Amino acid sequence: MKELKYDVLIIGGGFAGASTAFHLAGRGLKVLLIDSKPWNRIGDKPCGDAVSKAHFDRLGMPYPKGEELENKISGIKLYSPDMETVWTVNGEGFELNAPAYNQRILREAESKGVEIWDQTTAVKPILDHDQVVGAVLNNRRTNEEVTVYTKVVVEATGYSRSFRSKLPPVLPVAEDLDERDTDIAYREVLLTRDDIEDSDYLRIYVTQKASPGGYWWYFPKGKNKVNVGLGIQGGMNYGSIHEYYKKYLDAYAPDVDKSKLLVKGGALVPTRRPLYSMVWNGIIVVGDSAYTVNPVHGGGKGSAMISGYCAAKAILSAYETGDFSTNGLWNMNICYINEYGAKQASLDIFRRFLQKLSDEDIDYGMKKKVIKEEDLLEASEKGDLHLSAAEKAMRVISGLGRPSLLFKLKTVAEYMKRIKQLYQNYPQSPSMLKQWKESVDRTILEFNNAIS
Ligand code: FDA
Ligand code: PGT
Repeated sequence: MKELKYDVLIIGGGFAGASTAFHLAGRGLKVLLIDSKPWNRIGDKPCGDAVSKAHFDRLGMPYPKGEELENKISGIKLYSPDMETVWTVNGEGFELNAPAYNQRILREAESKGVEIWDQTTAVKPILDHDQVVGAVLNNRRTNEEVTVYTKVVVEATGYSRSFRSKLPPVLPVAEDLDERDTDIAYREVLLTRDDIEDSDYLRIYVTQKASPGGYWWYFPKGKNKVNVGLGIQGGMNYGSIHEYYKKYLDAYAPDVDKSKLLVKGGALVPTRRPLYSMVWNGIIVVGDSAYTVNPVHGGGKGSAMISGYCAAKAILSAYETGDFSTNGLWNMNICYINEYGAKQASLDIFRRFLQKLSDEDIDYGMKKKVIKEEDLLEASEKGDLHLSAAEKAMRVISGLGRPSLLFKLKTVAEYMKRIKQLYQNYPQSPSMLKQWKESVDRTILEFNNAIS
């Protein structure tokens, strides 16, 4: 079997792997990125394709342009289940042609020296004692099996987790997830019969009836083209997502021309706090594989880019010290938690609460501004739910004698704060990981009991 040596092997060229390659390119390392798909399909996965502009600005990623950009977004309109209340959250974003943008990032990395092999799958890891030292690859373009030895492997295989799932299950980076911490999501891209009104606004329809534990979305890709779909919580036996789609499409996208279907497909979305450790000896996990998705809105492309940025930073500093052990790569965890992970953990708590609300609770809560637009935006941006709002809510609700789950908002805000603080005290070294994880698990269990 052919044997090759690289400094870094990136497995998977989606948003997470491509961003890692982008930030490593031109920095003097010998980097190989592989993807199972052929070039023209890399980045082509079921997605709503909406990403906040803030992510590109913060990470120094180029804006999508030309065919990569389908629509410029000015904000989100959030509809209550009865559609009587509409909240508008303003903020710039992009509705992407995701494969086109993704492939451009890969091309830019390639032009700065990253080697890219398409149609190549990582079949299994190579371990030396407790250290990942490479992978066996199957290159279908050249019809070869290749063994690649490397200082560090970046696992960017998306929700499939197809590489890290072959590691010994005792390793923290092999951590599995609870099905209830996922959403099953399905979407189609269709042309509309008429011009879309306010086509620069994404629409999110919150409805437990038509999308239990998720929501319906209607994301315009231009004046006459829309990405429409829904998510439903996994592990709850809610039934087939296709049935929900068929049954409610006319309610949430009455203007689509069903004979003008351009794309369809579904996939799973992790909706939890990030992997407890995104690194181990010789390996870093990024993107969906590391559960980096926002638990409340299910968007994961922006945070996949953040994880790629943090991975590149950790690898470059490990090269300075020559230490590729868990210790040497630990900065990855600290970087990601500071940039997004602490907020994600807090939103994991908020998500558990939201998924238990009834449509009546949500109608009432939105109409009476028990939580306000600003509060939701602040929760979404920082992971903080302000107690003042919750306290006011308590007064309103008790005044009106309407006992419901909404009563527990104060508890929700407290636990969001608690878990965020735990994440802000993430262990500075691997030795304290187990103890820290136990406190997080305990806090989540306590919260589940408090709202059940
Ligand atoms: P991704 O899955 O994109 O990439 C993994 C890559 O690894 C693939 O190219 C695959 O071929 C490759 N691979 C896997 N195993 C391999 C192996 N063993 N060897 C070689 N290659 C391998 N997010 C968002 O920001 N805005 C949105 O609007 C939406 N909407 C949305 C709708 C729906 C229906 C879903 C299912 C999801 C979303 N998301 C989203 C989430 C978003 O799509 C997701 O978080 C990111 O695309 C994840 O990017 P990754 O690079 O982590 O994985
Ligand atoms: C409730 C559980 C839901 C589970 C998930 C469902 C899965 C569906 C599949 C995925 C669809 C993908 C949709 C992606 C949308 C992108 C939205 C977006 O870009 O949001 C921006 C940016 O957020 P960010 O974290 O990426 O970036 C932050 C910062 O800008 C970067 O520096 C922010 O806008 C929002 O978050 C708006 C709020 C969206 C809320 C989603 C609905 C939740 C339901 C709320 C109900 C409220 C009722 C309260 C009643 C008391």
